[in-house]
Amino acid sequence: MSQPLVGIILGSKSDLEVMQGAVEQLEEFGVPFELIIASAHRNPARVHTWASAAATEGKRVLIAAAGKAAHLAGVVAAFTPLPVIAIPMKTSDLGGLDSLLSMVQMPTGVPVATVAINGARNAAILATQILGAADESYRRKIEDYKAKLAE
Ligand code: RP5
Repeated sequence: MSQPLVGIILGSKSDLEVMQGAVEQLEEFGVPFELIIASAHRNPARVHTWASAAATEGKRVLIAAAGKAAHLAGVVAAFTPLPVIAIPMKTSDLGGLDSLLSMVQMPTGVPVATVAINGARNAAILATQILGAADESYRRKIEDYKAKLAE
């Protein structure tokens, strides 16, 4: 497998099913990625290590998916200069509004790009678009994808 360009981090194993959409989409685009499970609350040291090393390891974009008081994307963004895409997970008590507000309301200086609740595929598409800004082969994949959408 080639060097991962996208790093995906999930707050819990329970996020895996929804995140399968992102995995499939990146595979369809041929984007090499890495996926780890580490919670900002349960494994903060692992999150720190992973996020701090991501840029020097060659990753170009990070995707963080978490639910409830979802600090994961913001914490990852605190430790990396890379763009971070946040996916708020739907939750049983508040329907994902809790996750959404935790992610989208980042204070000035530490932005994350938040997609829809459970927006796993959109996160993968946005990550590929970010890669495509500097890499023509990924840009072409997005152009082809959009052309198919329009059919
Ligand atoms: C977050 O809390 C996870 O990202 C998940 O979406 C939610 C529930 O996690 P589990 O209690 O199912 O592990 O940390």
